Amino acid sequence: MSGFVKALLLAVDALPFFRYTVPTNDRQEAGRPFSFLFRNPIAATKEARIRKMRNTFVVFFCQMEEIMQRGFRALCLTVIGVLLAGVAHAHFGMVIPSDSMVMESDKRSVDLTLSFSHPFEMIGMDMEKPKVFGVMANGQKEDLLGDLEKTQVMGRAAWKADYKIKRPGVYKFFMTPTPYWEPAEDCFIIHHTQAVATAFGVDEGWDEELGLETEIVPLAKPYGQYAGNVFQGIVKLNGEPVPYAEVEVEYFNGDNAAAAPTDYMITQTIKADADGVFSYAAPVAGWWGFAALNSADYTLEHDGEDKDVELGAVIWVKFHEWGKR
Ligand SMILES: [Cu+2]
Repeated sequence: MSGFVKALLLAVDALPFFRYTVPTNDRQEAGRPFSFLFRNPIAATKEARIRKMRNTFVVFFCQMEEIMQRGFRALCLTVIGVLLAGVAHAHFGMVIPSDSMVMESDKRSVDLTLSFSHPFEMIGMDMEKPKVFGVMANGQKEDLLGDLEKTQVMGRAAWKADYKIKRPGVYKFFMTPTPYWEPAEDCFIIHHTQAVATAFGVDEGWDEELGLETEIVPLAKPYGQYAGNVFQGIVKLNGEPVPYAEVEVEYFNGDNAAAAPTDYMITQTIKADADGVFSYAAPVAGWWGFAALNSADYTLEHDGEDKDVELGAVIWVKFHEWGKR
């Protein structure tokens, strides 16, 4: 939870103070939009009172929304979303290439965008410069950290790089972010993230292991999939399969056109089998992220205290529409 949201919740707790100190005359004159201050009787229990205050606060923002301009509306909706839903939705390391199948006729470069975001809800987070960013192709790794430039994704700090493809191959891009401190979960998050692009007709090497601390090793090609195809991968941690690993799946809602019928359907959670193998059929075309989550067997220090580390092995796969003449 951000400091901003904490400040808002503090403000919620301060609301009764304002309510009890506003004189009666002023209350009558107040009318809308501040009528919310006087509407609720005092709730019996503290818990109920806080809940009511939260609701009141939401009403306050909705009333403000009518008054204020668009910029404030966006903020307002975000705050309401956070207050109502909690901060439970899934964040994903994201490495999104501009193209996953570079053909002879295409331009010979791939633009990569790196971020740490909530891909379905299109809520961004600031990402520090990654610790590692590279590509593996034709059995060799290349360090691309120096190519990263600052950019914005979903209005937050993110990174981008332009990679020139010089020869045919399957290019596996990978990123290890700087540990992200998540106060809401009282832990650090590290999402080792990869995306694969093939260039100029090569179709081998997509199943090679990168040798990351944790990774999803694809069992189906991580490019050239049709919407509806089943994607399979093995979840590995320190090189070993992880039985029954939990895998969160989310659609990159880039144009914000998709809507989930319920909050349960924003992130789809599946589990790997006893051999660490998971399967998922993407229902629509687009980029889909798979994040296998495990706890690290080490801690990292935050303000002098040892904190747990959530490890994510993330792979992004593009699924395509069925073609027609
Ligand atoms: Cu998050």
